[in-house]
Amino acid sequence: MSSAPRVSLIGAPTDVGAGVRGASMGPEALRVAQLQPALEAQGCDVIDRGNLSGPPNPWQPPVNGYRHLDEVVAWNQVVHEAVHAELQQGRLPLLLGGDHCLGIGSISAVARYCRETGKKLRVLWLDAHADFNTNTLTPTGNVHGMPVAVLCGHGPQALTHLGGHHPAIKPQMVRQIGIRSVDAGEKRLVHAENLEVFDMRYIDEMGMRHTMEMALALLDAQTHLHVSFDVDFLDAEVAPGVGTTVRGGPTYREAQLCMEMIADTGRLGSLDVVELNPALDVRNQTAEVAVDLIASLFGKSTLMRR
Ligand code: 6HN
Ligand code: MN
Ligand code: MN
Ligand code: MN
Repeated sequence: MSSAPRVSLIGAPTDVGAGVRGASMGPEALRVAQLQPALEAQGCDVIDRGNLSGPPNPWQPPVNGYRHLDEVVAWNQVVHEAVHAELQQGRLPLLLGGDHCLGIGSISAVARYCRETGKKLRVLWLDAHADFNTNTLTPTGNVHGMPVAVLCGHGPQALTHLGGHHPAIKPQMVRQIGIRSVDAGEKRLVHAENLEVFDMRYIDEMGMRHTMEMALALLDAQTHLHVSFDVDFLDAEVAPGVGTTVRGGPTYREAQLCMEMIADTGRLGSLDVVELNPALDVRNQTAEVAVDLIASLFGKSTLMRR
């Protein structure tokens, strides 16, 4: 990276979009795993903004195909404003989730900033899941299974118009990596919208290096790269502390390579780290793995590099 990034940690301690409780403890687990010193060791200037606040989790069943829609909207509004404020100050927002519904507020803010500044947006979605459900397609009603669809304009108005622009992003801006669990209706929408998905089959056959070369192709000096890192992207043996584990994910080494290749582009402009669930973790190991990988995203790499 050309100059030391100025990183702002923003905690969003909520699990209102999830079907299993506990991701609300994610921000603190990442702090306990020494996220700030790990970033400072990479030369980042880091400010911890503390935690945002929002409504508690009422733990109710879905209504019209959405669980906790009002609460999800409220959390995403505060996330949107917080992320946008950091970008406006020339800082790199690092959103500490919280469940993945928060990607709606975060990425709509990044998209708004890119429109305001004439930058091109590329979103890398690292996840076991496509998160492309709608209220009619979802088998669960959990909004953390819907953020990519919402950002592309499929969802309730309160979420799809969050950043004042509809849709917030186009499917062509997104590259999904690590996908291995997609619901039947969701799969049809993924194909209909031509979402670019590098699933585990692709990674198995082509390798992580080629996958990342494809996902990072055509970036230029005007590109703002946003990474939305759902910790369940990782194989469950490396990362047991998530609510929706799916076996057969990237190994520790494959994930390191993925992060290192993103760092090499020098284009990382914003980041979400979501779905870490300390209630399901063992001795905070998943948080520690996540911190290792985040450090690699900011340039921690092999002895071969300066
Ligand atoms: N995540 N496809 C499932 C659903 O409920 O829609 C799982 C979604 C998981 C979402 O892990 O961010
Ligand atoms: Mn996700
Ligand atoms: Mn996931
Ligand atoms: Mn509209």
